[in-house]
Amino acid sequence: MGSVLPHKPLLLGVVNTTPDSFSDGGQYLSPERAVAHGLELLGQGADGLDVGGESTRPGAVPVPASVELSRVVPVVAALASRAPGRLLSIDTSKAVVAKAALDAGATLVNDVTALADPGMGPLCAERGAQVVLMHMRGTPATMQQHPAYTDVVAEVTEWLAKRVAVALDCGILPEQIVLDPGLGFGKSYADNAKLMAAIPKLSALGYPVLIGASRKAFIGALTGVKTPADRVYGSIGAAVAAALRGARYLRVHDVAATRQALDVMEAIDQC
Ligand code: HH2
Repeated sequence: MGSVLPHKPLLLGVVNTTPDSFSDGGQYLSPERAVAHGLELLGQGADGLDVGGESTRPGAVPVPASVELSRVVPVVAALASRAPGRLLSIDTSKAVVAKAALDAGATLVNDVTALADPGMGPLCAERGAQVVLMHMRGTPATMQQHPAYTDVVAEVTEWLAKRVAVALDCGILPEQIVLDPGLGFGKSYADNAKLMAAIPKLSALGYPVLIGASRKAFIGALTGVKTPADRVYGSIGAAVAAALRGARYLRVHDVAATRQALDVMEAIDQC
């Protein structure tokens, strides 16, 4: 039948150095544990890591830059020196944190606010860093209060196109840009499924698409699994569905399981 897989997606393993992340908060709060976890994920087949020091779960309260810096910078620096050449992403919406992480060896800025901090665009442009522009409706504190769209796919696509224009205006090059519909960030459960089905439409904007479906509440809603860490099988289903629709990056917590699923899918696709 030939290949149906548009691209071989890159797996980004999540390293949360937070006390309050929705599925693994508090597990990797000490830098040593976070670094060990990151190295373990790379050993399990992650292509890169996404290090975050501020939870963006629904209802999360922002943390000061000083706290975020003290959580992420030692972890990024240690991972950059112990896993040189690997894709290392910093999950932050603060330019000051992104700058310190880039100095410490990160190469990609994962900004869930898509350059809301006025310093972020110029920083990414100047440093030539890859940047993820993610769609969010509202803020983590408010985003799940009755999110409503007339046409979620059209509205998210249009919003991302506007943020691309802002990024290009800052001097960010097209090849630095990655787009993300922001599953769970101001979306109903049905909206998340529609956005995943619409990955080809998002990709038609001309930029690689990142999908972060791992362990999220909509997977719980579709499967009836209440505990986020138990949503591994549903998360694998989402990762495979996203890959088949052309996602270029998959941000996942359960690297070993997802790697196994993708390896089998990719092998079949080669026949
Ligand atoms: N989801 C989370 C965090 N960062 N970044 C992008 N680009 N896309 C996502 O879907 C995304 C993201 C939420 O997951 P997690 O980091 O595990 O939880 P928390 O925000 O509670 O730390």
